[in-house]
Amino acid sequence: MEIINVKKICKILLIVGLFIIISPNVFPQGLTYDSLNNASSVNEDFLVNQTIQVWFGEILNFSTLSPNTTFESAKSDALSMGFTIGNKYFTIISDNGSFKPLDTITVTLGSGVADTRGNTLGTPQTFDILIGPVVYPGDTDNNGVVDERDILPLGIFWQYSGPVRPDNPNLIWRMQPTYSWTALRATYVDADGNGIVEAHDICGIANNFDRTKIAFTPEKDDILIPFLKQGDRKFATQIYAALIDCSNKSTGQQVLLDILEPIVNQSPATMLPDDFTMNQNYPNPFNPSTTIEFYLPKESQVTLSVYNITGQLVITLIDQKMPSGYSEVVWDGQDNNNNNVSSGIYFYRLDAGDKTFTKRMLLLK
Ligand SMILES: [Ca+2]
Ligand SMILES: [Ca+2]
Repeated sequence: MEIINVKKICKILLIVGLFIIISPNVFPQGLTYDSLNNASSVNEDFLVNQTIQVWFGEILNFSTLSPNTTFESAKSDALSMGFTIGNKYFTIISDNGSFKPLDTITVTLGSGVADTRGNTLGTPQTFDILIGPVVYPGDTDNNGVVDERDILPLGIFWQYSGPVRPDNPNLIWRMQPTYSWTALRATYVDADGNGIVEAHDICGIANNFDRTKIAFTPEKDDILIPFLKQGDRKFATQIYAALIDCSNKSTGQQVLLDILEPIVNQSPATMLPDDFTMNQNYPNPFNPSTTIEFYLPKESQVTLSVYNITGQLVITLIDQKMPSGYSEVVWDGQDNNNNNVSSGIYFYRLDAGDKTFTKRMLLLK
């Protein structure tokens, strides 16, 4: 009796074993799309000269790939597919050698994409791949020419930060692929590619003065307010000092020095506003802190407070008599109870003398 049971059990085990071995073909498990470039997370966008790999869970049957896969470029780039037999991925290639800056590539993987064992994708998948911008150092407004107008974005995006340019940050005049900053326009302003907009970026303008390129994405100049009108004379002074120190003594350097010299040499009195003034905070958006600057023509009682979007008081930064002239205060993103506040829009309000000013700022964590 016992012998029969053992035989029976062996038989059952054999059948189960065989079933497990053949089951993927009888009941396909389904092929899975895995990731881009076999990474758990990738940067938000790809560089124009980067290789894009589309990874799956199994080795692909490449004959099923092209009939079932489509790419679409928002900028009409000519795209192809590349693969090597035995791999779990295929690559997306631009026929032009590099992708178009700021392109969006929509990939559709059809249900018929299969692995070498015949398992198919089952559910079709569609996703977008974003391509980053390219920077020509010094053309900070990205309009295709380097000239004195490229100084102004330095003041506007002063102290903005973003990804360091991956391809050896430098000032050489050539297409330099990079990742988009949160504020896209600030990407172009970081002329030296070190991840922050600061005075040294003037050297990119000086080095490449008068150079031209085809403008990939012409930008409007609607926000190029001369930064001196914003009371930011100190930017001009810092930029001027950095310009003198630029290692490459180019003709552009002299042109820019001539432009900035009268501004930095003006006596402070002629630069001062006539009336109470409150400037836009900088940087903005900001994380973790930002500076608010205001001007009082005479000694005044001042209240400067931050409110959230529902109008609730977050913190009072100043509530006292302040001397005439420029004053600035740094808000570190904390409320009156020293708690860090969350990302979002905040308002700062200045009551000085009989004047009230309110401006908006954005905390981005
Ligand atoms: Ca320009
Ligand atoms: Ca920089």
